[in-house]
Amino acid sequence: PKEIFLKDYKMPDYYFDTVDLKFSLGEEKTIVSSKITVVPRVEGSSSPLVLNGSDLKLVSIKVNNKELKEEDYKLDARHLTLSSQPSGTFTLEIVTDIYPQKNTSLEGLYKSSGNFCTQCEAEGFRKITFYQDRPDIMAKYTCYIEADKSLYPVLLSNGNLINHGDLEGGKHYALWEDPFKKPCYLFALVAGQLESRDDTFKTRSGRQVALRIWTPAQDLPKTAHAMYSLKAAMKWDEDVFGLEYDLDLFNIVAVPDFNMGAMENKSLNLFNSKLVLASPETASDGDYAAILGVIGHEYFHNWTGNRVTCRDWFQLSLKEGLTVFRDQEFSSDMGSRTVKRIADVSKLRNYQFPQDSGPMAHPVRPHSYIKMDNFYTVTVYEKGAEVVRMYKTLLGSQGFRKGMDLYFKRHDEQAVTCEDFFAAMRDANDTDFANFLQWYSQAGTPLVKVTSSYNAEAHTYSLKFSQEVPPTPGQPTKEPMFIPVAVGLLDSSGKDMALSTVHRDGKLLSLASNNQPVYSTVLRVTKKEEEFVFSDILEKPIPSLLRGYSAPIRLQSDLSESDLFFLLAHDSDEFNRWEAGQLLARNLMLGLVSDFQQNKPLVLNPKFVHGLRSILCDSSLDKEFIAKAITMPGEGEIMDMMKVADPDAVHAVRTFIRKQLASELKAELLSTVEKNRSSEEYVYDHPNMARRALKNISLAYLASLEDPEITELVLQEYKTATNMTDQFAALAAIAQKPGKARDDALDDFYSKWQHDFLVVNKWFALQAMSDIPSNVENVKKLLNHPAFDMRNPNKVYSLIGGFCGSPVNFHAKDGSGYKFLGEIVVQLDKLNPQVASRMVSAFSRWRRYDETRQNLAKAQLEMIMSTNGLSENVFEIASKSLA
Ligand code: B3K
Ligand code: ZN
Repeated sequence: PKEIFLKDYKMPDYYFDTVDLKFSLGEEKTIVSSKITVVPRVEGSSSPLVLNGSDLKLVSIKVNNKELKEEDYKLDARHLTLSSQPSGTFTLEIVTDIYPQKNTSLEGLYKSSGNFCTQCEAEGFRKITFYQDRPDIMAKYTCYIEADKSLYPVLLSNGNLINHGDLEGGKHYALWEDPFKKPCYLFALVAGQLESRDDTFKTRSGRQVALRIWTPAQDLPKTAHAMYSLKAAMKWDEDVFGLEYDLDLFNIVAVPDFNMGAMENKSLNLFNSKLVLASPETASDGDYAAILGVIGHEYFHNWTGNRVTCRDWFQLSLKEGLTVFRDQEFSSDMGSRTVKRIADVSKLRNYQFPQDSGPMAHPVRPHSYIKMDNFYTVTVYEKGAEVVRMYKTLLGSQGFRKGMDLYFKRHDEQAVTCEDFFAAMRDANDTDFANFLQWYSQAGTPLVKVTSSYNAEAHTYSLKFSQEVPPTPGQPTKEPMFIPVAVGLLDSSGKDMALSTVHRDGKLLSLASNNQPVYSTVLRVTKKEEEFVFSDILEKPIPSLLRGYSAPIRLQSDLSESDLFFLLAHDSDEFNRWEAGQLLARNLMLGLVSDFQQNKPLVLNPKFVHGLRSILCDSSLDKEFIAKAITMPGEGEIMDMMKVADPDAVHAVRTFIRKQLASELKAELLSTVEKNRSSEEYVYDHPNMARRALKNISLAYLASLEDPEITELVLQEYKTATNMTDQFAALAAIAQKPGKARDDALDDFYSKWQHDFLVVNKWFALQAMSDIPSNVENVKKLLNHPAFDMRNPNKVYSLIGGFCGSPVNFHAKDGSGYKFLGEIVVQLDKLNPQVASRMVSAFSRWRRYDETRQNLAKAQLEMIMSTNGLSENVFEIASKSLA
């Protein structure tokens, strides 16, 4: 396999101006004809034209209407090379045969539940026809589709439908034209038996846009929330960024077999059904929230990704980090900002931090890849979004908006780089960003230490920062980063102190704005060591550091336990209230883990119980915030902080804390459940969601107790639930403990929902993720369940992915979990390399564990590496994990 490097980027020798595609969809094969206007970048250039192509059967090539002979081109498994070209612009026509029915990789053109659909990002277009499959080739497309009319009554592609009609032999056709230039990864085609929910959106300039969400007829009732989400997103992008939709039609198609969540193809978004279909009975609050976020995300790509796209795949975060940031902001505005921030930061800590400190660590803009699909990562997406967020933190909302406006003004219909985005932000605000670009090129999570001191005579308060970025593969030494640290200082009554000036490097900076003091400020930490001294601080403050999590770093401060309890009770920055509680919980858990490892008895700090009780009973707090605040940090997050990760100890401690809290707070938890029940119809809005979240986490705590009264309560909740959120939460609570109640409830749930594959996936996932001992055996049985199918990614993610999400079972000391996954990866790789490669990633951090586990996991990775015909996808992850 060949590694591709950012430093080797070269501009293409030929551009494509127009592309006319013709698809003749058949039961056995599909014939694809393309007609491309090729324009040399440099007049008179005679360099070879290299086209990508894989799994294609070449039928014919013509240049300027003249058929090429075999000696005029070279064809290998990946390329079609035309050695000499006519001078100037010319027409290239290629006909190929493809076999979508046999395509299990779900990349290129494939079939899902009898319908044709496509997935081209990142490099799937080369499975459709020979092409320069790279995002800096932007062309105007037309797409003509012909197919059997009764089997495929709906024919869709990008842009506007300009013609359609019947053909002989029961066939029909449609001709689509996309007026905007686009890279081929945004091409899409859908053909099948689908029906649509139709609606319209009037843009702020008064244009009517037709909106259509396509699904099989029986699912149409479940598309209401998706349509609501789409309209909300369209409105939000106008209000917040001034961005209007640019065509008269916007289509969304839901397909059951899809490798990822969704795809932003120009005006024809394709979605994993899971992220479109919802009804109160079948989808949980979490599903509703995910649909809102992802519908928003794909829609927002229309500007950040489609109108302005990436020059090359290394720049992926240019569109993904930015678009994730936009969808996070959208969801915040539609619900609770603090709760959304907490969820996003938890995701970063639980998934991105471990990636950043493991063998797959890479910068937000990677320097190299073997298979691009392996780089659609939490680093490119979530850390990338944090990088965009830092611009906004530094520039303020208005400054950020100015930067965005300039970015679109400069780069509309261009393929650009992360530097172009940076330059737009800088130039629009005329500001100095120092070494900010390091965020794109240095991997690893910076560790920032801060110490504080108060000078009672001088009335000054100092914060001393030092920073270090740990070494990562290929980057042994690092430069200091530009870290915005949002800070407030609390007085002894818990109020924010007025901040007027701060000294940095002996230079005095005024913090006041319009002569008014501020109560929170952003310190710019840019050096390895740096001190900030606040003046006019009349009493010793308690600092609230990194408010709103203003930078994606690990922060170590000298805050004491009592400072943290104080912040938990008083901080005006709600995020930091949660953070203080999490810091307390993390320290507590790490302490107990070490007790556990030394066979000491486990004892829960009464102050911690008291702190959580006050939060639980504080009726002034948002209920969803309370639910987050009483949730213990994840096992992954704690293992990530240990020298040698010990899944058994971490699991035992987390279970102990949950049980202990449940027994000490039993009365409060019971009354929380009582008070937050509702017999009213399901409504998806913040107050109701928050209420359900608080009730259900209370129920989950209670269910950890051995108490017949509670078992009865949980069963009752399960039976009386009127929506999936409550029903599934009760089922999960029952399923915590092995036994008859669990078995019966799981059987009952399956028989209720066996007709709905999305609900069945929840049922798979719940069992797969279970911590009950030796769960690998149950999971193996479920592989043979009639509802399971290895070819459907959602099912694999639920069952196999779910299993890897239970540290005690996946990392079982007898190696049973590793062996199970190793065998699955080998099987899966033959069907779908992208999915297999996601699964093999569960091994990547094997060095974090003890020697016994290391040897067992390593053996599986080596077994995988020695498999014949291994895909590049799996090869890249497995070999880098072993390196
Ligand atoms: N851009 C797509 C992801 C494509 C993944 C290709 N392996 C979805 C998104 O981020 O919006
Ligand atoms: Zn995206």
